[in-house]
Amino acid sequence: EKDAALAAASTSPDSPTIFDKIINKEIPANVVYEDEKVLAFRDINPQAPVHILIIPKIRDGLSRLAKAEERHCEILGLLLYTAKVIAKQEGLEDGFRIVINDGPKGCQSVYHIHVHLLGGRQMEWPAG
Ligand code: DGP
Repeated sequence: EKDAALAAASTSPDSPTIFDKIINKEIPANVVYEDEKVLAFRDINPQAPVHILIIPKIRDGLSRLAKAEERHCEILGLLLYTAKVIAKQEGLEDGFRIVINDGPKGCQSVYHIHVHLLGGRQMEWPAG
């Protein structure tokens, strides 16, 4: 019973995620950018030659985009702006793709909002 409760808690949108461990340097990550508010690191399961995740260091209720409130507008803008800065840093002059997966139907697996930056190959459309 206790295990079931623990399992349920670990899938609750508000419980800590693996990204907290990355932010707190409890597990390693290949960090490509860091400032006061934002952290960016290479995805462990890359879907393109460049695949970087850009996250806020403080989740502040933003487990997913669907939870966004007006107070989050600044950090949401900063995540996108940081994606552009990193795209330049990674040499993606010919273009790149930004993805935010939201919820079960959006294939979100980590409930700490993150922007995927994908590049280094020709992207297809529509996305799967
Ligand atoms: P999403 O499906 O949008 O929630 O994407 C979550 C991404 O996080 C997924 O592409 C794999 C990545 N990921 C999960 N765990 C880790 C980890 O421990 N380290 C790194 N670098 N990436 C991770």
